[in-house]
Amino acid sequence: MSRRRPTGKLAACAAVLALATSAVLTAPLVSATASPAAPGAEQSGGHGLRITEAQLRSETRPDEVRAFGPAAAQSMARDRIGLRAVQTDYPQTTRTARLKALTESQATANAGFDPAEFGRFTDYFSSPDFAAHIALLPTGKVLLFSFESVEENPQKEPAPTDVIGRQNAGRAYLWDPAAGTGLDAFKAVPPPVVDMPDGTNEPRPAPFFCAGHSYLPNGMVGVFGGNLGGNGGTGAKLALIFDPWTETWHRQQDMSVGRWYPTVVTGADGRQVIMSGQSELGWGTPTPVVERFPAAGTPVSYDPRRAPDGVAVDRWKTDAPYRMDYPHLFSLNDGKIYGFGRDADQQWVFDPADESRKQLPDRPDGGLRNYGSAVELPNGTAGPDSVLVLGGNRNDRNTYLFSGGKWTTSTPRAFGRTQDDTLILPNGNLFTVNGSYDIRDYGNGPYNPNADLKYRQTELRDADGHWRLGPVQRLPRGYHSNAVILPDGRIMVTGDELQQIANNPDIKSGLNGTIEIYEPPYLHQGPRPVLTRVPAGPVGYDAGITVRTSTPSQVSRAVLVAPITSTHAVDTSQRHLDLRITGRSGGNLVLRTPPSANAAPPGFYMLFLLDAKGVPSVAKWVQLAPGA
Ligand SMILES: [Cu+2]
Repeated sequence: MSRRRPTGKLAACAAVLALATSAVLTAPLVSATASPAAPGAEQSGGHGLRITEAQLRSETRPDEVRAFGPAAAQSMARDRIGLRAVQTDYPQTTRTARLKALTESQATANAGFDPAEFGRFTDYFSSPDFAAHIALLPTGKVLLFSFESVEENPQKEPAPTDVIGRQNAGRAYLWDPAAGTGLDAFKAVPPPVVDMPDGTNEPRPAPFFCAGHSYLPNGMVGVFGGNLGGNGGTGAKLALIFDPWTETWHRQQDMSVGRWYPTVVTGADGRQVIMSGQSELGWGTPTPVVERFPAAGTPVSYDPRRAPDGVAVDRWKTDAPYRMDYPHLFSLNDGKIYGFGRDADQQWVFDPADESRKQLPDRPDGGLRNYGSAVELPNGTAGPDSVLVLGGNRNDRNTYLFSGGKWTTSTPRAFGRTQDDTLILPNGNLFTVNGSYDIRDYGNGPYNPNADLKYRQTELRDADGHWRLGPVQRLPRGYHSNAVILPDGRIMVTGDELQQIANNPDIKSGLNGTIEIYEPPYLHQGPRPVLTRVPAGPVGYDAGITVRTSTPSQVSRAVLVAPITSTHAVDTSQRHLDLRITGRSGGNLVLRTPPSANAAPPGFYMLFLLDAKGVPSVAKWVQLAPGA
């Protein structure tokens, strides 16, 4: 059920409605959606609007406290204060001045960081897409997709979430890093034109934003769900596959239920498992139905030359009754799917072999996470058997480790943040980028682009598990932000349409996104090993493969890193494995591939060679496939 906010001003954003609803449902769980007046809450940004406790008290309405509970009522009060501060036009001069201020403060903040120790931000350039969704492709290009914006004022909801008909449309682009940072490095790859079952008979590029996605074993990207329109976000039944080799989309048979904010994970059997998402009935009706692509009995696609077309999903026997959407799903090295719900008590393990579900212990924070990231931790050559859950609560800086069937509280980051992205670097260290105070809130009220600039700070976790703050990105990027590791070891940071609109140097240019590039410390630590050749075709499991290097004395480690496809701080694909070096002769290295598909599900991986300090080569792609 959709429930509108009393102000009536915050139209459209499913996410804001989501928060309001969850606050009502879980008011006693003071956590991510909790009252900003809670002790220790971060009230002020240090930039722009500050909301004082006194202001909050006088704005909180007793009737709302009675109807919705104190947490939700205070959240509504906070919204009203924030909206009052930003109800103005948003001229180009403001965008230009804002970007200039962020550019200058970034330069000042980063002057003290030694690149060899902390890395550095380099390029910043315009992109034709918001990149609410992202996927690194095995061609080296990056797929960006989102929606056609319905707003140029960042103080209003930009997504066509509540639009029914033609304007509720998707869009997609490719960026080719090898072609540079200019306009000609991008190519439009619009999704198929579809006639959505919304009664309008207005065909338009598929509204596949806020869907879920993961890779097929042949390097293609499967995208499931999207927005039918209305009701604060209503699930579409769309199933689409992007073929990176021909750069074309392929429509599959619809799912049995609509899904808005689902999660998709690729299992050891090469099939995609689809869970959660708000159904075709609208916001507040998350589906418990678990679906699988392709359906059992339909062959899995290992061949990059053959894209599935019109293939059906089928339904698992068990359900996945997540109350909150976008759960974090991972296929660990026992071949099971671990599903970490945003609610502390919705942690489950699913067995694809018998389509069953078992309860796992509650996450120790006991609360509700407002997105935030999660990664499968590297585990040598064996493939991941543990997961680190981070962020998702601005008042909680802890990280939570799930390992051996148990939770422990792990090393904290510098401060709590939501909407963050955490990446596994080729050397096995972690890197957090992006983040905010709340959904479309950077510390100064919803839909106020004035940001607490601390959320721009990156954070790095060393091999010993300790975190330290790193350089700052140019834009604050929270909701709908993304980041991927490129095969050359650099990191691409993008997303968050609100900030991209708020800082656009020319809003009429048609380029309403931006991309930033970060170079991790390892790119500033001397010469890199060089990987010159890998096997051309697919390689099997637990097999010896020969690769070539022109710097054999510089190679001490070989690792596979799975490409990233992510959205809403959910990335089910990321994975890091060591490959044993079993032989050396001149420039030839013999590597042992992962022991099984449980350790590394079939698909395309980046192979990096590392030196003793952890400096990686430029990667080359290797396809793992059973029986190859
Ligand atoms: Cu979304």
